[in-house]
Amino acid sequence: MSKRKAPQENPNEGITDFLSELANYERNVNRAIHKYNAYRKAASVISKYPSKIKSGAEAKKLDGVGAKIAEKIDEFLSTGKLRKLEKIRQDDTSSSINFLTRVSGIGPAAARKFVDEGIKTLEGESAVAVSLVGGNMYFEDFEKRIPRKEMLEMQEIVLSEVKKVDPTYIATVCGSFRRGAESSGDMDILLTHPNFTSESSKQPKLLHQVVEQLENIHFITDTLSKGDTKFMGVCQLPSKDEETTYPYRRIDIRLIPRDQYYCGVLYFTGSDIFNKNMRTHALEMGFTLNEYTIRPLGITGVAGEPLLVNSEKDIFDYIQWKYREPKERSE
Ligand code: DCT
Ligand code: MG
Repeated sequence: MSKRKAPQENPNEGITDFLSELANYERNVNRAIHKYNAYRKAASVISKYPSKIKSGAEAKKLDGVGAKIAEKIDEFLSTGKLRKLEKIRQDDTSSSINFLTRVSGIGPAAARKFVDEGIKTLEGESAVAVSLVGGNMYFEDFEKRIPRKEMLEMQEIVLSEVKKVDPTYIATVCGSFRRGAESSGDMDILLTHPNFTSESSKQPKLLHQVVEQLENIHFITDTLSKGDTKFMGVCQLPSKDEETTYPYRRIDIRLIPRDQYYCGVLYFTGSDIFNKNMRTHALEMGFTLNEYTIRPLGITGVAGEPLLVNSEKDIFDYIQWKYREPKERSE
């Protein structure tokens, strides 16, 4: 999410870029999720505005752009920069935290802990990332987005290897890739198995044997963290010839109980803005929706038992929303 998006037609790229940078700062450094959302929303509505914005007042007419953001737009338009951002960029702690959250896959809280504990003093921020990912030079690669063509090749490898381990697995590549994006920041894979439900006992083996298989064929090259249900690591496509080696890529694999699979697929397909809008609509219809379940809300606001879900469409149906294909889910 915090990674750079592929360039596209946007006459207000300067503005949307600085808003995204402020959003990431609020989320990663201050953990101020409301401010993060406000900046994201403003960036999103401005990115769809067809003409070049000439003043804060013009932008303020758009839904999601308030007085404070309008002021920043004026400052940016007249000076070409933003004092607030300049200050943030100069601050060691915040740039280290931001850097770590972007490239290492660890969350903002853990990143802050690393930085507060002073690991950053080694040799600037890259040293932290280097030490975090085992002394390798992954961090440069993690900054690069993954072209769809490579995502398709990676998908092919993962799905066929999963099938080899056990043909009854179900696996889905989610994230921006599933929404049809031309490039992705990482690969988000959801995995389930008919034997694994929220009622059954833990089955970490179902996750670990898939990871091992992908390690054996040298697709997964490193582990950032490995739990019973979530693997975070590094992968790489095999070289086609001696001249070309592919960059290392971030890969996450999550094992999800079968009965929660489609809520998970929906959630991890995103986008994050779409998810938020869908949850809001669900609430208006009397349901609470998260990455695990959809549950009806009683009159007192207490959530009932999870509803049966066998597809993403089931979830849309419960909340009486017209089904939207993944590529229609940017917001
Ligand atoms: N997600 C969400 N809310 C968040 C973070 C993530 O709903 N705060 C969901 C929606 C997308 C999915 O998780 C995967 O997250 P990312 O990989 O960060 O997003 P992406 O859309 O796949 O974008 P990218 O191409 O940068 O990976
Ligand atoms: Mg992603």
